[in-house]
Amino acid sequence: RLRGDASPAKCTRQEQRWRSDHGIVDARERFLRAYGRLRDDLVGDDSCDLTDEARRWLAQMIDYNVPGGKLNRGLSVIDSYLLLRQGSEVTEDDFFLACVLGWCVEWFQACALLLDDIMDDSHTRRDQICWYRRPEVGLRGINDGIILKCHILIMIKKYFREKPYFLDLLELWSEIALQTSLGQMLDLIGTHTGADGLAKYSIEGYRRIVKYKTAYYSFYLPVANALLLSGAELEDFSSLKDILIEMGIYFQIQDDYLDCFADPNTIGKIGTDIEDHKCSWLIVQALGHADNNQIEVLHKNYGKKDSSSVSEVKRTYAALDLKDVFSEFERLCYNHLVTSIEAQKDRAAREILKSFLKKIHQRMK
Ligand code: GPP
Ligand code: MG
Ligand code: MG
Ligand code: MG
Repeated sequence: RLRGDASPAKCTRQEQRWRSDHGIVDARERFLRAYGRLRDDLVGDDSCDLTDEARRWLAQMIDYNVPGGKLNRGLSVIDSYLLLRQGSEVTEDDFFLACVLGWCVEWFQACALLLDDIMDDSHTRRDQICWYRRPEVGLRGINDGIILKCHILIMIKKYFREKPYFLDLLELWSEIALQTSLGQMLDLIGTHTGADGLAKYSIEGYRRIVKYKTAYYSFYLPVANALLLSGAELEDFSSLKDILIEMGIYFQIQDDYLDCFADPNTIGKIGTDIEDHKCSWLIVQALGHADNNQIEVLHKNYGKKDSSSVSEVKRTYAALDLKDVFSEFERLCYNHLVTSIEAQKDRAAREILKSFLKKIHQRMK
């Protein structure tokens, strides 16, 4: 089944709240409409002499991978932009440009997930089988991921070449792309099950991995795009950036928690962190709380594909009350973030951060 063929997805409760907060009743629909236009332009681009079959592949690949998620990152560009522009009129053209950058973030996310699923040996994503697991795709999916990444630059050049902040946009995107790939590299290096195995995992190492692999592109990137679009200088918002990165780390900790404890039908993907020997927040906590016997069980079973090893690890997590450890962490982290947000001098910065926090606090998916 093809997903995301520009049919408006149903609004979540959070999204409806967001809409009424800002009085932009059709922002999500307008964002989805922009998708159809951007996709058609990329598929129809005649700078390359493609066959009809190739264009069909391209259209299907984009539809399968780009629009089927929660769209939080993409909509955050618009959300943040509207907050930054409060008090001044946002034209139809301004709004469309915010949609383009929002979709660039979603394109980036699609590329990252497509490739991440290959590297993590995952099975499902966004309620459907992973793209690379489709029989007609396989490792050809690597090239599709590269194409999605190239599309971002094409869109930015097409719509922003003449803008005074064009170079800043290019610098931002190349910096974040590198940080994300380096984060992914740190994540993957951790999964080498050498002699030191789990012993190398620490909370400092954990924070380094997730700051790079997730926080920059998921939290800072959408806001930085909105800042540039509204004519701001990124250097003037360094404390906003710091809090967004902190929120991104919290978001990945939730992702790690959900990987183990959520129903795959709710999160749309089957967790693989235990099998993959990932430096997950849960294993770092488990190692910190376990006694010698439990440490031995974890060392013996972590990173093994068979379901009985995975069950042993999950049993140990349960014995260590990791669900409660997580709830307590979430409570403290939330309070800490609220305090940091309140200390922000700039009102738009406070509103942007609050809107992000509202979207992720105690999320179930
Ligand atoms: C999330 O890790 C991080 C990414 C998806 C970034 C990948 C970056 C690349 C350059 C490929 P995760 O594996 O925990 O995500 P998920 O649980 O969604 O698979
Ligand atoms: Mg991964
Ligand atoms: Mg993954
Ligand atoms: Mg995960």
